[in-house]
Amino acid sequence: MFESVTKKLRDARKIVFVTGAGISHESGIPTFRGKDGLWRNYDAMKLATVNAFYDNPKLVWEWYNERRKNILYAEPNLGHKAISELEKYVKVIVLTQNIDGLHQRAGSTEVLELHGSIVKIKCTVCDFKSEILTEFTQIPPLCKCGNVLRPDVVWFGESLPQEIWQQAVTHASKCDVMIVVGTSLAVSPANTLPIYAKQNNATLIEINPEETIMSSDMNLSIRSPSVVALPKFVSIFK
Ligand code: BV8
Ligand code: ZN
Repeated sequence: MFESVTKKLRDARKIVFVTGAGISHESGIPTFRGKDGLWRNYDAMKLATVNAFYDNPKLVWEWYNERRKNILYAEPNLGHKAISELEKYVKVIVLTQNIDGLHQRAGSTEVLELHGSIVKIKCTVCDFKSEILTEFTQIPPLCKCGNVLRPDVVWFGESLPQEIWQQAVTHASKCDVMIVVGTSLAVSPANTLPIYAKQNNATLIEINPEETIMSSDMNLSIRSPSVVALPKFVSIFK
């Protein structure tokens, strides 16, 4: 399966992973596709918006509370662990769309959270920012300035944190191999990262049981779950 890319992997100075909800699927965290993408019959893509929050902050907070509870009880899986183990053999950067923090919990040391983190919060008015690892007693929670607190995630229609985005584009533009795992690449600008890598003649590999909009641009497409495919990458280096 890997013959065509084994040499590229072994010779790589830097491997960049672009990951999405699919890599956390086997940790029990729903993706955004199909029935997974529904919460109380609300479309996740609609709830993750500024308008939804200001229309009904209590509802949006209930959604994030439930997801945070689910995420805090979840464990990194063999896919997350394989990516962190690869750091023993080569420079690894993880550019993730996931807000679950499972890459870091698996031991990955260089993770850029493009869409924020579910354990981070910020004030809707002042510059208060913090981390929250327990249940909120009152929702929506209020800041000491009296205004409503919100999850420190990027909602649709909001720009990504520029500092993080610039770093992500730089890593993508300078990698030898990019491995795109568990993402439909339906959301921009994260879905442009493989294009930056391709422009740098990087070897592009995708791990996804299903086709994605960039499958035809890939040097190798592995149609299996990430928990099955990723540990095999480690064995290439052993
Ligand atoms: C922005 C955080 C500037 C919150 C998220 C019209 C056309 C094109 C673009 C737009 C448009 N209108 C607006 C836009 C821009 C918009 C966008 O891309 N919309 C899409 C829906 C069309 N983007 C934005 O708004 C971004 N900001 O562009 O700012 C701007 C400003 C104003 C106006 C215009 C532009 C902000 C985007 C970030 C939104 N926040 N998350 C939260 O999580 O609550 S996005 C969220 O959804 C995730 O973070 C992730 O990015 C995305 C879900 O995608 P995936 O992770 O790929 O998951 P998905 O379920 O789709 O797929 C899972 C895949 O895994 C599948 O392929 C499946 O086959 C595979 N899989 C399943 N199991 C496994 C597996 N693979 C391997 N192993 C398995 N076991
Ligand atoms: Zn405040």
